[in-house]
Amino acid sequence: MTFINKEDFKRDFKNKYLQIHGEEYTSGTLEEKYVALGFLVREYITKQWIETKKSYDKDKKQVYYFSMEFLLGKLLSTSLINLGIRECLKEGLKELNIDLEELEEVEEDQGLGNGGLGRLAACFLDSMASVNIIGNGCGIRYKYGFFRQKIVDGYQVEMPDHWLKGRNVWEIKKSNKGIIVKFGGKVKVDSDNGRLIFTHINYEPVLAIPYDTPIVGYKNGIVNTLRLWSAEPLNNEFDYLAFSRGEYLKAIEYKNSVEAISQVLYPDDNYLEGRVLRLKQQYFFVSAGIQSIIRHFKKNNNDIKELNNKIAIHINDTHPSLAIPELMRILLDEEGLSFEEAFYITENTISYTNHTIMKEALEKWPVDMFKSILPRIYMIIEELNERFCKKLWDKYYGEWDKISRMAIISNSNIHMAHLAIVGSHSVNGVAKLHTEILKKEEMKEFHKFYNEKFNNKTNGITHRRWLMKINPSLTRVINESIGEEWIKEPERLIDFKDYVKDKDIINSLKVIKLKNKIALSNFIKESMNIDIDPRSIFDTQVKRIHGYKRQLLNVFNILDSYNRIINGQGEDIHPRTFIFGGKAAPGYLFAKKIIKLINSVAYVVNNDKRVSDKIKVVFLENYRVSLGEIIIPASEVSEQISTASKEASGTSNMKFMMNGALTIATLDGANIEILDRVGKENIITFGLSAKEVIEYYKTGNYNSRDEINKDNRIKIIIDQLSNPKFNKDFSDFQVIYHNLITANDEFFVLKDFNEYIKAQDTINSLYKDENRWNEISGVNIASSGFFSSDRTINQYKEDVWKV
Ligand code: 26W
Repeated sequence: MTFINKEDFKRDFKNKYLQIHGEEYTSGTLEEKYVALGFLVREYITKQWIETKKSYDKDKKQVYYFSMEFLLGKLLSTSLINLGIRECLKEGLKELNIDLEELEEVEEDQGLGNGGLGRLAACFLDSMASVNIIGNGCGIRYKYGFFRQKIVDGYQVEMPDHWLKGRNVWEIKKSNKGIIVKFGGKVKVDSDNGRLIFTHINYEPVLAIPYDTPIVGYKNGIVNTLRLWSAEPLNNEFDYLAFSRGEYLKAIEYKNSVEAISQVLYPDDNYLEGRVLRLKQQYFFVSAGIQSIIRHFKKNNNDIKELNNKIAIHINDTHPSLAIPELMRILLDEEGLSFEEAFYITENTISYTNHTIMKEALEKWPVDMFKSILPRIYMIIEELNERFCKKLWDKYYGEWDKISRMAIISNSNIHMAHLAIVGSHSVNGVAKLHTEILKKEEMKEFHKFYNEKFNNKTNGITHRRWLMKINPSLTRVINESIGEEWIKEPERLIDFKDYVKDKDIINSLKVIKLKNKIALSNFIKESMNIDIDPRSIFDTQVKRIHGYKRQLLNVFNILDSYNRIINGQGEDIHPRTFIFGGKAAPGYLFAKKIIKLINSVAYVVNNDKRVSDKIKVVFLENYRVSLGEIIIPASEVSEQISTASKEASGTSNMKFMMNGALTIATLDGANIEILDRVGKENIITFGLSAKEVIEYYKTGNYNSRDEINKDNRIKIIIDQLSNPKFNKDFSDFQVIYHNLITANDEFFVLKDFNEYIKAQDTINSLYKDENRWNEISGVNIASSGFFSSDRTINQYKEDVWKV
């Protein structure tokens, strides 16, 4: 069914190379070959892209996924897989003496996201295209993505991620589709026959230029669009006048302030720094996106009141929540609708996902700052707030405190989550537990008021990247046993469960894992010059470094193992390699110290002959999508050990499971649903429940000192934090010490320590029976189909977007 054969491809490739580089391909560098191949593949894609656009049924609803982050990683190999031509091209290139995998390596990661939320958006794009939804992404084309992390002397150092320095073969700049976004200025109010007319004057115009990237569906001919906006100065009289009046500096200032908007991704995860520039970024892409949707809509429709039947706009957390007042603004000021009409359409067009209950992450903007940057948008939010408060007043007459807790504007701040709930018809959490916590705790008053808006959509990951691409050998074994139907219907992976007791399958799983472990060992040897034993247990925690994710608990287990081995009590400890990766927000001191601590422990452990045949610790720098793709298929233990209630879902847990790792987990986020699917014999859980954690926060009944006094192992480890062997600079880990003791261990590391160690011991004993271990591994793989983002997207499609 494919549209290209090997011979045609070879001809196309040679021509493309010649056309771009003006030379024969034989003399070129890998980069040059990659660029030629990339442009050629994009050309193949473009044919289907145009077809997809032509085939858009005017009556069919379209989805727009608005997100501040899209963490795509590399696109070449997944696009080839989805086009169904990877094998053909691989062979063709081989005949030209080119290794496709080497070219795939050359591509820069597109790292326009921080972590889970951004990667989820990328998986969703892949799934929307693959399940035949016309679903487009809308975001910002940051010139600099998430910073590159270097580890120097054990510390994290941030470097700019200049991902566009080479050529981005995927994007197409659409210069003729620019849109003006207005900042600052004043709103002039006139009355026309009793109707108020709002005119935005003296504003600073910013030109938003779209760059489109094709998103290829899996073997279905569909190509959707990710549209990212770049901010440019508008070269109109404004600018020209500034020059001609000799106001040279003003003109340059204008240019700089505009370009700053899409300059850099904020490296914050679960922590809001209320910067003006971030607010500008949010309005910038939301306004450009909504304006372009309306422009497009009006080409095919003449009744704006049909908007919510033809368009669904989804907002990925509150970061794009200004979509609500921006859509209102257009409907009111440009389309002339009444407030009621505009609100009805807006509420029924927009849906919202919440991704975190961390208080520090809840977005709020000071009214004064907001008003001066977005004066008209502020007026609309004020009106929304007033009307909403009136409704509250009707229902909760006299309950002032409740009303002010729920208001959109209170204490001189605009609360974006409240705006998002009021202005959308659907509010969802990202795993069962998370949604329950939203309904019963965090958003309980809103849930009472708007019961029908709340729903759950458990996250997912695309199995095309996170299994087929990164683990081709495992994919082959699955295909050989259950056929290929599971690729289009991932929940059918469960059929693989019938095979997990089969000796040959168990053996294949062993062989594949070992092969992947050897590949990772080689990578570690090359990049860090550390020797690790591929026969040891590969135990991995890769994710953002954050207090609540408790990398510290993992380190405490390592130190405890170290102490046991040194005291001659380590016979039961199976050789293990502890692998870490992840970035800390540049301003998050505690998280940075955790990185330093991991590296200090690694240094001590890896250089101590007494333990060297038992444990190794590796911190891999610059964790990113493409590094995850090497680490995950090689891992056997997946560390999902967040303080219960804090991790909304987690998605790396799903990736590890799909590649056959065993999960050691707290009962948090999607871990609970993994447990539901694999059964308690096939996952190892421990620790406080979410209920217990929440109860402790309410009662204040926890005292971390009690835990230290109760348990000598903890005492010893805490002393080691200030031991010069681990800590050349005495003050280095004071922040950690302070967090555990003075700040009363807010993430219950010490409370869960004992159970965690026991859980780790269970792993040691389980691993002794290789067959049993691999059978469990097989059950995990077979049960992972539910966590395909195809399932998640189909649920959004049915329940939320109604496509
Ligand atoms: C305003 C600063 C800021 C930046 C990013 C606040 C919050 C965020 C994100 C919502 C953080 C995030 O990525 N959350 C993660 O979302 C994933 C996808 O739903 C979940 O799997 C993770 O559990 C959640 O931490």
